[in-house]
Amino acid sequence: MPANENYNQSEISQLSFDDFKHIVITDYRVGFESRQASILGRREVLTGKAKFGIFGDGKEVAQLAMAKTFRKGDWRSGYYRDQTFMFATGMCSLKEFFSQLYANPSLEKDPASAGRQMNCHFATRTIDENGDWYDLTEMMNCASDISTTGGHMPRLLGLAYASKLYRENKELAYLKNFSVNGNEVAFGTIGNASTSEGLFFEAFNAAGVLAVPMAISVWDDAYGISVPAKYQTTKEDISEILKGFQREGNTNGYEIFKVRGWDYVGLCETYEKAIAICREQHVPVLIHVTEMTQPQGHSTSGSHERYKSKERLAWEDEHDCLVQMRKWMVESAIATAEELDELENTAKKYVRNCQRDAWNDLESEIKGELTHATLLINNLALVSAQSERLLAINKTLSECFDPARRDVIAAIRKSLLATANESNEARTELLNWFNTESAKNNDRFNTKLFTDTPHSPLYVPTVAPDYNWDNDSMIDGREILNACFEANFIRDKSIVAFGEDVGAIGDVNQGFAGLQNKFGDLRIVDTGIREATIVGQGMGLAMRGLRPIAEVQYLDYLMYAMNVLSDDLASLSYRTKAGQKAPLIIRTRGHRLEGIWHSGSPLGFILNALRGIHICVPRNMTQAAGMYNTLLRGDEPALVIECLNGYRLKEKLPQNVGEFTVPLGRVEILREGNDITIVSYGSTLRIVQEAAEELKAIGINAEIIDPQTLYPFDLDHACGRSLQKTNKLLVVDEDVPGGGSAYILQHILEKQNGYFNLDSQPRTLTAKQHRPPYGSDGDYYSKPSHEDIVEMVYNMMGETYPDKYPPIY
Ligand SMILES: Cc1ncc(C[n+]2csc(CCOP(=O)(O)OP(=O)(O)O)c2C)c(N)n1
Ligand SMILES: [Mg+2]
Repeated sequence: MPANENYNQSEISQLSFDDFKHIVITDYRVGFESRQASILGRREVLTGKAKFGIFGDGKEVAQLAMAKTFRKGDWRSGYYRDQTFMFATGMCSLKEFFSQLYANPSLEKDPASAGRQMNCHFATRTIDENGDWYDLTEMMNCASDISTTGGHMPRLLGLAYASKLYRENKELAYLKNFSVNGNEVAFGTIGNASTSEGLFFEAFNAAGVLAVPMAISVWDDAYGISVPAKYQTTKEDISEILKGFQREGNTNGYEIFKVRGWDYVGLCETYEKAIAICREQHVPVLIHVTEMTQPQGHSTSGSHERYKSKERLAWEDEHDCLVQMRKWMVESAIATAEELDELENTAKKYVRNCQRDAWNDLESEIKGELTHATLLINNLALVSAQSERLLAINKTLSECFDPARRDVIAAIRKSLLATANESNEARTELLNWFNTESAKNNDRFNTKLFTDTPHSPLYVPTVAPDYNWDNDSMIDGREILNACFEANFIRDKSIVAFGEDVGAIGDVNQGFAGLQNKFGDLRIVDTGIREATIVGQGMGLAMRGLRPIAEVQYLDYLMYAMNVLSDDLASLSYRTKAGQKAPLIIRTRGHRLEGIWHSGSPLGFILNALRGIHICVPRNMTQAAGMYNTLLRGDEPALVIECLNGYRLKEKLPQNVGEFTVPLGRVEILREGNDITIVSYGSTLRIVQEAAEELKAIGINAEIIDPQTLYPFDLDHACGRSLQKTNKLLVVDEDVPGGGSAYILQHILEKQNGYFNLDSQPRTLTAKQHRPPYGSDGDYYSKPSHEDIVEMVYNMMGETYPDKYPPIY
């Protein structure tokens, strides 16, 4: 309560106690409502109204305490137990909680995920429908949850690191929507068992190194589903074993706290103290909350009576945090038992109403659609030769218990199939309605893999490289990149770059050489060897308005960041229905080196796992620079794989090296020809180009197409068009058989109808199944070589002209 001069001392203390009582009672009410939501939620799953439920019962009181310290501008990056925190901060309402449980695909009803995520996967919206940022300093912010336990820790690091940059880099003051002097704390929550994950330790260490305002709460209920702490954590105590991270004297490090999950007063004091240090001093804190319980067990998928002893269950009943809080409130004369009974009754009714409202919202919509569908099918039955079948379909539909949209749509599709050879007004009406509903359902379930707003890199205007100047000397490819990065760093102060060896030496191939000296280590900096959290660091920064380029030193190491890229970054737009964005650029290099862990080109793996991230495969550094120029002007995430063997090849510097753009999804035809279409990308293109010259000498004219980006792939269908002329298709790539090449074939043959123009079997020329051994001979026998390409094309031509191209062997 603010001090008020009009009160005398006794009035102040009286009012203070009332105020205090009011706060505690409100907290208890929020906690109790949350518990009711868990109980009702579980029941809704068990009675079949919802598919799956996981709830925050037993974790309420600590979250009430945490919520008191959470301010506008702050961020949460947590896991599925945090409903109480979400209710207490107002970031989620009870009705929204139930709407998500029922998978209501309306954004208005479930603003976190539009019914796309399981329950208790929370998010606030950070961008509007045009992709423009809200003022995040005026909101409480919750990064969209993911189900993989520990998977949110790398992004948490980035959210915290943003505060550091906003506080320390005064040049960022113009970015008013994201920070007030870096005062924002990134709150992380994680279960005790999930601290066993590598990502937890990686993020934990990195936050200590970076000294960022990251507050990690560990909700310790001594179990991870059925597995007790003795299998999870050394000494069964995470804060005990992390003691070495405690800051001492002038060292960096953490402040570590331990507090019991049912001790309301202890929790409030601990959070107040911990978060003040974190916020003011940018010191990361760990709050280990012990003695938590799980009154309803882990989730709706099983019962904890199976694996917890009677003693443990009895202990949990007694140490239930709400039971303990209630007891303390009565003992401290904060409320009487009768008052609390009444509060609980009211809360039960309120939660029940919220649940019913949420169910009715969805049910009434679907029932309306069902009624309309039934009417249209009935109308069709009146005039159709298939009336019996249609009436049977309608009967099944009307007998559906708790019908879903799929029941309605399935009935329509069956009816349309049954009457495929009929043509009448009733069928047309049904078909039209089906098309309208299909468009709505497409929007509900299949959109926003990318945020796809006017800021998308797909709409960045194409600007050609300008070579019209005196400087026509040929320079190293790495120097082209260097000039591009420098121009962009000057143009946009929100761009930062980091990674292993990126700062002091300007990356192992010197694309960033000299830039730390020019722009300082808040803009361009080294990191530890920690690919997953390099990507997470970038993701968190990008979610808070900065433009990071996170470098993964070699493509082969991308594997170490794959869970963050795939689970978190790639799915962010889809799982929030474009409510959050993270325009992160991941820079890496690959292809055509030698050795099992330095030669990789696992594009099939990457393409399949990373839908939701643009995949750029430039064949030289000018092309790469143009892609960076495009991506840094757009707002969607992208991976750029540079050619490891291209940094010292000579290229001509465009005058507009920081401005020209390479469009995403547009091919470049490198060589025109009529006999065969060869599609390849990256380093392999140089070999293909050389092979094409040898083929020309024997009368074969190959057309070579560089798609430039694999996602999106050839939006204009240029490859398919080329086949109209050549009728033959060869895809060359360095991935395993059926990897990246299968992806390319699917696009050309299926999406572009390429099969229609082929007069011989489409072929792929790929690397072998195994990884390439070290050494040039190993490379020759593992990856597509010049001779492989020449012979493959020669043989394909031989299929059509056997006399002209007889078998070589
Ligand atoms: C990466 C990953 N591995 C396994 C799982 C399956 N899983 C879901 S919750 C869970 C237990 C987590 O326990 P803990 O971290 O202690 O959190 P609690 O549920 O006890 O609050 C497991 C193994 C998962 N979701 N993600
Ligand atoms: Mg646990």
